[in-house]
Amino acid sequence: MIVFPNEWRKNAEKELKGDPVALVRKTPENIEIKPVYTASDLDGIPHLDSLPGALPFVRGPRATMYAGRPWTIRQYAGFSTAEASNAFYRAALASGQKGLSVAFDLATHRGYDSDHPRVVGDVGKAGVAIDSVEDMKLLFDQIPLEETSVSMTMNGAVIPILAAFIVAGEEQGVPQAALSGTIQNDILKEFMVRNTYIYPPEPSMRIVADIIAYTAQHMPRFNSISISGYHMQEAGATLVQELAFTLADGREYARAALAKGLNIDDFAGRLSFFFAIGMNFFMEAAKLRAARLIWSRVMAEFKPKKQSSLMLRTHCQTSGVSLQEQDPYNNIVRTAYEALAAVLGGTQSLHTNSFDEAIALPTEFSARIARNTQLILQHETGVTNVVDPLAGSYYVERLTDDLAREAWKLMEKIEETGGMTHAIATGWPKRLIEESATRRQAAIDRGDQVVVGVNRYRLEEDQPIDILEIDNSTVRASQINRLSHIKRSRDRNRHRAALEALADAASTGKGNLLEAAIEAARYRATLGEMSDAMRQAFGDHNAIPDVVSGVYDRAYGNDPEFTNLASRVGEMSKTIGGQPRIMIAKLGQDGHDRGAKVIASAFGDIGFDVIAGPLFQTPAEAAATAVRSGVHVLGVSSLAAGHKTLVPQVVEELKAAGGDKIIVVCGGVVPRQDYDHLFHNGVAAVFGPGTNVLEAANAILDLIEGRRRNR
Ligand code: MLC
Ligand code: 5AD
Repeated sequence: MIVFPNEWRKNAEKELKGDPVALVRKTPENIEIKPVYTASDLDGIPHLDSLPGALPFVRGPRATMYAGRPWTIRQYAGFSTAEASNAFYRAALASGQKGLSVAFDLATHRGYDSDHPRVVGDVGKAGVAIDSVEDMKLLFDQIPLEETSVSMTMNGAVIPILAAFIVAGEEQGVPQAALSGTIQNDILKEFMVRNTYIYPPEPSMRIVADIIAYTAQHMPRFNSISISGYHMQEAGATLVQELAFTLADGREYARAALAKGLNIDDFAGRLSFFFAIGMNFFMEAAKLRAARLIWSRVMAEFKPKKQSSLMLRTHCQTSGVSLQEQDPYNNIVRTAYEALAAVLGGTQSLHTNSFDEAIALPTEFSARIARNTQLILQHETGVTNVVDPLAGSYYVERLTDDLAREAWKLMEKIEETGGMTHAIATGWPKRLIEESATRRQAAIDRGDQVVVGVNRYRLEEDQPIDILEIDNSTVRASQINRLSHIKRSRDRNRHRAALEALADAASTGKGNLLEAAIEAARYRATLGEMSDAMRQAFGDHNAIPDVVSGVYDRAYGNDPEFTNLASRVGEMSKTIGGQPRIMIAKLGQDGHDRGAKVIASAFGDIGFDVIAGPLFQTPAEAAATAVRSGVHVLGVSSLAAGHKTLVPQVVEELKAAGGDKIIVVCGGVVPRQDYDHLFHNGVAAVFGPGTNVLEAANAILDLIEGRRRNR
């Protein structure tokens, strides 16, 4: 029941010539947003009198917050070689950036050295290629690791990467105890959304716990984990889902560490978090406040003695999916608003995305604007002067409490399932996220959710912008060169013994994996070798692709555009003797599958027969499945810049496998500059970011009809 103050209601009715209840909006989180909040909305909110730096930390983990020390400007970056990324980091630090954050390429994420045949299209593309300690040393050349905190986004190959980092520090003269930074080390969300896992869940959880145990003992300045909701929101999660699943993951990691015999106060203070900040301004700020509130409650279950064990500290990144290919300078504005929301929410560290985000990795120019967005916030706006300036706002306090309540409800459901590992095994959190993603896509396609420059106020003609282009074959050649040099020059016996010890630690369950890997890294075992040593004992994780159905249909179904399209598909099914069949493929190590999942789900609802290919396919594997399944169309979804290498290969493989009649289309993060290359190589259509799903479906039906006519 929505109750408005009488006097306000009267005035509102006059202005509206109607009932102001019409102005109440329901968010995807199922929270009702009223047009006005008053003092009575604060009734019953328990945290209102709390102070910054004190329990339950709603108002921030520090008493003085940014007035004492501003948040860390920590831009996520990495591309091509260690040398190139090192030069970029040094320039960024000289221009006002405070902390480093390494983006690795997908080959590295998935535990492959650069010379592995499965990663030809991925090396150096979406981040920097790191194969060994030698690369790691180049990456931090002339960057003093005792002064600079370094975040490394690594989850799959987390053991070899952290080991290489520690040894690089050692050889720079910095003992492990002096290293500061964060390792992402958050595998649970990989099984839900980000997909750079290697091993099955159980051994993966051992890896997480081994790292928490090792860093608690030897690296007091290092954050052992960055429990991440970011990728959930990117994959389509609502803010309540993001909160609940992330904090439930955190609870699960704490339990795993306790099960190893650790004391809660020895590690809890070094658990850290990572959230996305999207365009829902006040809700995002409230989300961070709610996250701290809930976490203090979760941690209290473990009865810590230190107050810092109850404190949530977080990094934030502005939202990648909120950015658009169309009219891309708008993205600067979006990012600035999102950054402000993160700061009003009290983040400890922040990455602001570059405006070319929806198209490619940042250029020097776009990266400078992204960094300056934070510098301007810190130095020109005065937002750092006062701690938690939104405190006491009727609306924001209400939202904080509502979000915390809704998230807690979902967390209780997770507990009933037996905790997050069990919940993930049943697949329901992932399914909830995919349903939200599909609903959101339908809302954008219908125009219910406005995206400026995309579904409203679209430019007649958009000028392509300059983008960063990475020549992946050069990077690969130089990595292969360095690998062979390392393999020739290392001490063979010690190298073999150290790798065997790592394999033993994996197979027997005894000892600490990170400790064993550090020794292997010292003797120049490569990332691929260490990953394989553990793989022998742990095996691989293979996810079975599944696709939600009925969600797009339900959100869109009564729209004439949708019904026309569905009947067009129905008609075609009669003439071609069966539903039009499309396979959606992901090639190489690119695990970003939100787009692929949404397309598969929507096309299924429209009436296509959809085959969702598994992740991590080589072009030959994808082509074989397409031919075997007798598809009319193969749609490749590419989000990690591998398309120029991998898509022409898939076309060739189709020909070789007798599938030359199959129409190949490509979707995802594909810059305009690459379209001609793809067309010349046999691609029939490209669907960039911001494509309306129904328009894409119509275009694909045109292609199928065209091909039949030409026969
Ligand atoms: C802070 N400090 C203060 C203070 N504020 N001291 C006095 N007064 C104040 N007001 C102290 C802190 O105690 C700390 O010291 C030091 O200053 C640094 O502050 P911090 O708040 O801990 O900041 P920081 O070092 O930046 O750490 C932030 C963090 C950490 C805890 C969130 O985990 C982090 O940096 N995370 C970054 C994660 C990241 O970049 N991820 C990228 C993901 S990209 P002390 O001694 O107590 O430590 C991605 C995309 C993809 O994932 O590829 O998919
Ligand atoms: N450099 C900079 N930013 C990157 N992102 C991903 N890879 C890189 C990189 N190599 C950012 C994008 C994306 C998010 C996951 O991280 O913003 O949305």
